[in-house]
Amino acid sequence: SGVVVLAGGVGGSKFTLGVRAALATLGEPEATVIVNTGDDIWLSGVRLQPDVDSMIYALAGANDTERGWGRAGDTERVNTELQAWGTGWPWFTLGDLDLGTHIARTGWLRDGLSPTEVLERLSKRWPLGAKLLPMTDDEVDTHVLLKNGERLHFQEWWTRYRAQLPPAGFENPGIAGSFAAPGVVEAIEDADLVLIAPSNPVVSIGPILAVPEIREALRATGGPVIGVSPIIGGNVVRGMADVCLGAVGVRTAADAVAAHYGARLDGGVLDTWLIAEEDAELAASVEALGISVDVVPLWMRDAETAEALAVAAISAGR
Ligand code: GDP
Ligand code: FO1
Ligand code: CA
Repeated sequence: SGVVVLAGGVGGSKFTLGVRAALATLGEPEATVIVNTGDDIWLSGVRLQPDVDSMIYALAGANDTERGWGRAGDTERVNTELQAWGTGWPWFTLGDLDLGTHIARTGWLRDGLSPTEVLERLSKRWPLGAKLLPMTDDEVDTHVLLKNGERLHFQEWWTRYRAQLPPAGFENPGIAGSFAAPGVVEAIEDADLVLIAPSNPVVSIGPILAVPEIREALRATGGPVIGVSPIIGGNVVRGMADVCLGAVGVRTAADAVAAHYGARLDGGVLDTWLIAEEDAELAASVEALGISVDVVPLWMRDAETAEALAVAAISAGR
């Protein structure tokens, strides 16, 4: 029973805030959120988990909403020191408060805790109102393969080059042999509803679906799988999903992303796809894939619109 959400960072956490509010209104148990760990990276001796931390900070109300990552009101004193020592990346900022999270995480990892156990500890500080699980305990950091044959960590491609270096594809080394984190398969198989957040289909949802046990669990679950389009009117709301989609041969369009995920009755993962009113004319092409469609407002402008979107997604599955 219960609701499971698959999510990345910013789009994923905005949607999860809506789901948390919707379930509270309905008087239902809190959701289990399976978070992308493809963005993770070792830097200056600490383990960063950008999507996991975006989720924790957003659910705690401690996130920097303007910048889209890190803690609200953070400072950069330690970062300045790290730069002076010549460690880390000159274009990459580790906030002082954020570094507290990374040091705590890294310490627990060095004590022998698994990423799942570390996330359980990190989830205790604030009342998050959701159960967070990493997609896997294995390290499967996302790499970008460039058209010139070079390979970069996703974080360098995005934060240093702002997605300007043409990508030929994305890879998560080791992911085909990785395992779902403890509790993930059970949560999906027992779910009465699985929601795919409007996150980046390639570098946020892509890695989650590439963990073989997760894909199998999604194919096997008795609950419906409902996806929400991150593309509205042929555009991304923010970020570089358009560049990522182009690299894997998918148009930046709500129907193309649905086709990329595929229908469950046709080897894919979707039963239902939520598209924006702006994209209503694409409904027929999605339905032709064997995926049912709901046309709803997809803009999460504030807490109310995010909750309304979550209510629409939950209702689509019930
Ligand atoms: P990241 O990990 O921080 O890049 O965030 P996610 O992968 O979770 O989400 C990024 C995606 O969220 C982008 O492709 C955006 O188009 C999408 N997104 C952001 N805000 C909204 C919104 O209000 N509505 C919808 N439908 N999608 C959104
Ligand atoms: N994004 C940036 O554009 N510049 C940064 O210096 C930066 C630092 C950073 C530190 C910790 C963290 O968790 C995220 C950080 N991000 C930064 C965001 C991150 O690179 C990406 O936006 C996400 O990984 C995409 O999901
Ligand atoms: Ca991400």
